[in-house]
Amino acid sequence: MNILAIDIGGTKISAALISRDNQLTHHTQIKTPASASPTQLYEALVAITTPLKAYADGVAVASTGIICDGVLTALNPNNLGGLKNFPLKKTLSTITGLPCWLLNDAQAAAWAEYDYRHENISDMAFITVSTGVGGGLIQQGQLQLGKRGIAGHLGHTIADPHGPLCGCGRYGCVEAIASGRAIASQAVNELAGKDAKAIFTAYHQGSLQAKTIIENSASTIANLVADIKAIIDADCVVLGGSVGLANGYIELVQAAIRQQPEALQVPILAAHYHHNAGLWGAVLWARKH
Ligand code: ADP
Ligand code: BMX
Ligand code: ZN
Repeated sequence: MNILAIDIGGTKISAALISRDNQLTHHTQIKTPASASPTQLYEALVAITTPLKAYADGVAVASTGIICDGVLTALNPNNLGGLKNFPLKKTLSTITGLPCWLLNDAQAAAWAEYDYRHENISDMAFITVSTGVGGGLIQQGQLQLGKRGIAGHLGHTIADPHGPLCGCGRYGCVEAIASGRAIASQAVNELAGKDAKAIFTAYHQGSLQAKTIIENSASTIANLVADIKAIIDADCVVLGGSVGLANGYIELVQAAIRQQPEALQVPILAAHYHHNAGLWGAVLWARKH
């Protein structure tokens, strides 16, 4: 089966064809509409699927947000224009005329990264540090979805109860401190208004302010990793997303976890599938089902 894979994130929507012999081709990317109203998301999905759908036998989707019974609802409405009960599966089936399989983006990436390592491990977590902070858990070789699709939403565990208000309504979520959006929101003075990518550039140029913000993000993720070890006794934790994969970031998280009690330390690895972990995970999941 040739599958049209789509990854819907808070910043970008990417798509590619993945052939039955695992060749990824025709990779394309568009910006996620600024206010992803149902109409704008519909138009973006038409734009990205139209050139590719004729070559595919099915569609596999990894999407930010809670995915339950093919319906998408944002947990953090700031990340996806407050989409609620968006019929993603039905919409894509109608646009493409093809069968569709859906997963949350980080759950999908967790599945791909587990599939790559499954001979050596049985329990792991994937964390994407991107627009938000997403997560996916594998326990005893099983991807955890939860009855309502929420399992693994690690970005909305609390890092600091006195921390900033998260778009989900809680105070001090990991996402509100460590995500790309959170990194940008903490910038002041010479860095005010810059995005996380620009703040990383400033960090590599020696900006002390950028260093403080990025180290705070990395140590927040390291605390989350130690919490995951305590909860599921993970064999490893895999990092992805454009912040997670940014030059120097994983080393900061690894340095911070070495400050934790030994029993709560765990190997922290960069995603084997890099930025395409969501695309691959969606396809591998679709083939399995
Ligand atoms: P999505 O959330 O749509 O899946 P990404 O994984 O690309 O997309 O995450 C977007 C976030 O990553 C933004 O906050 C952006 O500023 C940041 N970002 C993008 N490229 C880089 C980079 N090279 N280094 C650090 N941060 C980056
Ligand atoms: C948010 C949440 C998660 C998602 C994570 C990473 C929404 C719209 N999304 O915590 O479902 O997995 O962001 O998403 O509530 P990304 O856009 O950063 O890749
Ligand atoms: Zn939250």
